[in-house]
Amino acid sequence: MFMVLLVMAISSQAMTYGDHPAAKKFVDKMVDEHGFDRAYVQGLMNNAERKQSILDAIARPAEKVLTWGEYRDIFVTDRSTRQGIEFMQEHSDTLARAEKEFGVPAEIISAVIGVETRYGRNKGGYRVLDALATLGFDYEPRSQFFSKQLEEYLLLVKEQRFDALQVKGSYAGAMGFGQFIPSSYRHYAIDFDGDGVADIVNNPVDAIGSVANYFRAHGWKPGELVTTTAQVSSKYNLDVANKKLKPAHTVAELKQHGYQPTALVSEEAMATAMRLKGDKGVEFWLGLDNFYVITRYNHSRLYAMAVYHLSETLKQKNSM
Ligand SMILES: [Ca+2]
Repeated sequence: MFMVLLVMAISSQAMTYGDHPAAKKFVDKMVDEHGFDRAYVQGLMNNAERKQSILDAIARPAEKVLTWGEYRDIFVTDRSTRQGIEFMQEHSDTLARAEKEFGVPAEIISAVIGVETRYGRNKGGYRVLDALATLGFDYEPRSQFFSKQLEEYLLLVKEQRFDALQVKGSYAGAMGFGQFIPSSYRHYAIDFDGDGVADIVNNPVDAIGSVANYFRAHGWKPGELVTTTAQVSSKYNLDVANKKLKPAHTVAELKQHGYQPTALVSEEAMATAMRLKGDKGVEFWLGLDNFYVITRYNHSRLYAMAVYHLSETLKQKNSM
């Protein structure tokens, strides 16, 4: 009986990283390479908890591959549209300022934040410290990536004067309205309300400016098309569809392959051809340079399609 109780008492205590060999190396690295105080970093490791739910989440077998129609039905809904219009109205001045300064349309910024976190409703409930320590030290397939993100995180909290124990995010350590991982946060987050802090976790103004800044830094071209539907000839070349996300053909070349854009677009524009399964059958699309920029946020053509379609719906409804 006593033994059982003892075992239960031990197992109910969270496992922390203070004595983990990889965490010890990490402490050395932060001290040697970045001049951090050893006691501070060791204290964080002593406090960082191993979360089995995070390991379960990342190791989960890949979800059934969604079709474009299914993906669209998840992200482009009446609710996401209604909440998006609310977001756009509430932050209309900030969105207009971001659009003017960075050239990224208000509806694109809003759609990204909508798809990422339902306009800030689902920013994630894990401590970023726990998430990145768990994956950096206990998830071998990507330990290098996540321990690097943990390093970036500690640099970030120092720069922004956050409490490393407090910041929350997704199970993979992505933070705030736009779900920036620490390296993206350090490179692309900006202080857009001028209070001296780039706070994309709690401050929607900073978050809006930061998403716009990210897009501009990745090559967003103001006023250019994102994507267009295409009509295909009976002998269209299927081999060029759904290849690399980065546009590899000119529109003129894709026309040769049997893809005729339905929107007016320059023959010299670069594009990538897509064949997607929609709710009403197969759809063909050409993704242009700005489509590729959206995939720099999340490397998925369905993600970029969802952002684009939500943005178009928001633009339409917001002007009504
Ligand atoms: Ca700020």
